[in-house]
Amino acid sequence: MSDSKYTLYGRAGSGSDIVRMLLEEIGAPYDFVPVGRDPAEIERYRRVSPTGKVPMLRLPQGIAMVESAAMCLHLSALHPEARLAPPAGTSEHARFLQWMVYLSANLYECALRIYYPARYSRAGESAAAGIRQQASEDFCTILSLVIPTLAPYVLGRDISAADYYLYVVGGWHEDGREPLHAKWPALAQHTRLLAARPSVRKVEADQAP
Ligand SMILES: N[C@@H](CCC(=O)N[C@@H](CS)C(=O)NCC(=O)O)C(=O)O
Repeated sequence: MSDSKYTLYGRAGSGSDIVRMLLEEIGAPYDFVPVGRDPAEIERYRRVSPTGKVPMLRLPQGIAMVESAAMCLHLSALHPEARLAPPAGTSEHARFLQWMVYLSANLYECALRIYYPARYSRAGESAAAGIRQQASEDFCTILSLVIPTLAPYVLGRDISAADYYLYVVGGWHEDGREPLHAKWPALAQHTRLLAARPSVRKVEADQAP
C-alpha cells in the first residue's frame, strides 16, 4: 500500500460510492479496490475487513475504518478546504452531524432491510416479502423528514457531505428514483444538482457497466 494514498474497498452501487465521490471532490489520491459478491472473494475480504461489508477505507497512515458516515465525517474534517462540512462547533455543524447520522442510522439501515430482508427474521426467506414491503414504506417515511430541509441542499445554500450521502442512499428505493421525484420535486432538483457535479459524474462514468 502506498503511504500517501487512501485505499477504498467497495462495490459500484454501494455505500462506497459516497466515499468515492467525496475523495473525488477533495481531489485526494486513492486506489479503489473492487470487492465482488462471490462468496470466496468475500471470505478473502473478511481477512482484511472482518465485517465483510463495504465500504472500508484505509487511511494514508495505514489505519482502516468501516462505517460510511464515519468516513465522510473524517474526510470532511481532514480536508476543510473542500468545504464538505460547516466549521466544527457551529450550529450549522450540529445540523450537519444530525443529518449525517440520521441518513446513516435510518435511511441506509432501511435500505439494507429492503435488499437483505431474510436476515431480519429467524423465519428467513419465508418472512422476506413482508419485511421488504415494510422497509419500502419506512424508506419513504424516513426520507420525507429530510425533504423540508432541502433548499436546495440539506443545509441550505451550501453543499456538504450530507448531500452526497442523500444522493446515493436516496436512490436505493426498490422502485427507483422516479416515484420519489414525482412526489417530491425538491428531491428531484437535489438529484439533478448532485448528478451534474464533476465528482459524481466521474464516479458514475467509471462504474458504468
Ligand atoms: N453501516 C455500514 C453498512 C455497510 C453495508 O451494509 N454495506 C453493504 C453494501 S451497501 C454490504 O456490504 N452488504 C453486503 C452484505 O451485507 O453482505 C456503512 O454505513 O458502511
